[in-house]
Amino acid sequence: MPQQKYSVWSLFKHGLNHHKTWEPAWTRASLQSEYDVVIVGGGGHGLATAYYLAKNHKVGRIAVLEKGHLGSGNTCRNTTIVRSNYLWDEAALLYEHGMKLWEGLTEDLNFNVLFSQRGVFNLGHTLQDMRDIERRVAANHLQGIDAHVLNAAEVKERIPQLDVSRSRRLPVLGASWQPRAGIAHHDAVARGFARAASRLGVELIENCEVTGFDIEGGRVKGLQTSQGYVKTSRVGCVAAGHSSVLAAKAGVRLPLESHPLQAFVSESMQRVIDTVIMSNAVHGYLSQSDKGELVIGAGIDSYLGYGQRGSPHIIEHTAAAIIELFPQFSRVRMNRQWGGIVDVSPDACPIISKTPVEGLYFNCGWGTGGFKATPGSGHVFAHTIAHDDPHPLAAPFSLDRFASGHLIDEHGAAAVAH
Ligand code: FAD
Ligand code: PYC
Repeated sequence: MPQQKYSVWSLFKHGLNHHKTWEPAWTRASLQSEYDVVIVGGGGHGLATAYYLAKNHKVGRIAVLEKGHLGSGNTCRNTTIVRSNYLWDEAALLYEHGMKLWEGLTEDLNFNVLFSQRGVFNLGHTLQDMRDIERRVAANHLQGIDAHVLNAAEVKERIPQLDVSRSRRLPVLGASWQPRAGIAHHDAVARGFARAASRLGVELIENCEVTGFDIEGGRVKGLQTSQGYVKTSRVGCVAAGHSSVLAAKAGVRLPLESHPLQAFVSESMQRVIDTVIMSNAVHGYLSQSDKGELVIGAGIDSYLGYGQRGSPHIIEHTAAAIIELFPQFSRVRMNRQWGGIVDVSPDACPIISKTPVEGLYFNCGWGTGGFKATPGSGHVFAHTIAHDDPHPLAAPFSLDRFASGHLIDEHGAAAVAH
């Protein structure tokens, strides 16, 4: 596509005509009767999958079917932390693959995803936390992933606002620190992938819910949707929060539990925090957005549910956790709260897999931590669909592991209380 150049005058003119002549970022397609590949779910992972399918694999016509609007699920509800400091080789390699793609994503998509490598601290509050941190950092070094163990004084030097006094209920003993980690802008990620995929010919169809699968002789033949029937022989499902509901329509049972996960933002204020701080033990984490809001997240709501709200006691508990770390924030007012639905697997790792139904693939179970994987997940899932064979980095994350017992337990590195 030729790059459009806007002069100050043309920006002024466009402003006055109420955006009427602005070129839409992506084409809103209408459902056709047949596609070579259909991606179900227009969140970041679904859009990234479609983008990499179109960019790297010649698979013919591709459509993304989204029941609401693009990015309206967890993609635009999350707190945008990106890091790759996982414990086990399989997971660390997968998330680090994503991290490398993040590092070139703005250029690749020609869309600023506001990726900011401001570092992430995972605090340790007990001797066992610190032993786990040392083990994880050592494992990260073996994979060439940047990671450091810091003691309390070193943490305080980098985050002066943090209360590290020993008199706290859960004193900070130290932290792991990944300097290349950080945050990105969730809306920009969804829009950037949508625009880039659309420009490669992917058809993006909103308000189109997949309601059933047409399966004959163990093979996918098509999909029933709220906008009619679609013929296709390959379907990639990326429907975080609703994956098990969708899989059940194809007769596939996924080992997932769906929980609400909540987040909050405060009123805007001057920059006081220039990094990301997470604490699994006190059940809270925070960063500061470019608008100056504190972006605060909680541990998961312990009950199962599909309400994108969450329960009030979690709000109180998380506020207490943040004040434990930063007593001065007790005076900050909260502006908004919301929830998303996360689908958690037994080992807190994703499922990127073929299924017993030929031509049907699932990418799900990212639980509380899939935003960071958006480009990496799309990249390896596109390969898996295109080759009908798992990408080498995705192979350990197949459904079979729940039968074979080859689990990859990342509950600790998930860093959000489960
Ligand atoms: P989604 O964006 O949820 O996309 C799935 C899409 O599928 C939805 O748009 C949905 O409408 C659609 N869909 C569902 N069923 C159907 C159907 N039948 N037909 C058509 N479409 C359908 N991860 C991190 O790495 N870092 C974080 O800081 C972080 N913070 C989080 C904070 C909160 C509050 C929450 C809720 C999650 C957080 N996560 C975080 C997790 C992260 O948001 C998710 O793992 C990730 O966004 C999943 O992306 P996705 O594209 O798979 O899902
Ligand atoms: O996986 O880093 C993470 C995360 C942070 C907040 C929610 N998930």
